[in-house]
Amino acid sequence: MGLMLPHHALIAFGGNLGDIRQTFIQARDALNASDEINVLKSSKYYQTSAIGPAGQPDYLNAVIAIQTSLEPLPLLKTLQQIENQHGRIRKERWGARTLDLDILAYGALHYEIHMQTEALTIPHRMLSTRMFVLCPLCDIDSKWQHPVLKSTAAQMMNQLIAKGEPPLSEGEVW
Ligand code: A4P
Ligand code: MG
Repeated sequence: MGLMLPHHALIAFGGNLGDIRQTFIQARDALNASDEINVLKSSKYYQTSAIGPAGQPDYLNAVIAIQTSLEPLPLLKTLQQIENQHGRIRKERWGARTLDLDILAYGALHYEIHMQTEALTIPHRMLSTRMFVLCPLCDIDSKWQHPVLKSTAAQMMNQLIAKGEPPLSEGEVW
């Protein structure tokens, strides 16, 4: 199995419309059902205040670790198909959505790839500044080191806390 799925990736889940927990579970099942993807681990999910346009409902956020045969761009296409199956309509940037699936990090064993193209920036460009990403990421691998910034997930999260960002409330298993 490992030889057929040589890459590893961290995928961020976000959503703030509908039955989000149920959507997360269905999306994770859909990923795992693919021959090209094996879900290895899930963070807890966290309820988080929306960043972006005011007046949005709270989000749920989580991170999963996968093993995959897909290169980054085909992986993004697969994630977008699953978003579309869950009624995601792209309107305003940062607007409310049923399901957002982003590639946080990607590589062989340690998610060590750095790439920047029009379609994809890996690691995700906002990863180091968002508590709603770093906190679930720490559930998965707090020692993961950002290949460009060289800080670990735990160090980046502690930097945000040191700047006065409130930690998230306790997460739930899904
Ligand atoms: N793209 C580039 N790099 C990546 C990557 N690593 N993973 C491109 C996924 N996509 C990547 O994304 C727009 C384009 O980004 C894609 O076509 C892809 O080629 P999108 O998902 O279509 O649009 P978006 O999500 O509205 O924009 P964006 O910039 O991805 O927004 P974010 O950064 O995902 O922010 N508040 C809370 N509490 N929790 C949240 O999860 N999420 C957002 C959305 C705002 N506020 C939030 C949350
Ligand atoms: Mg997105």
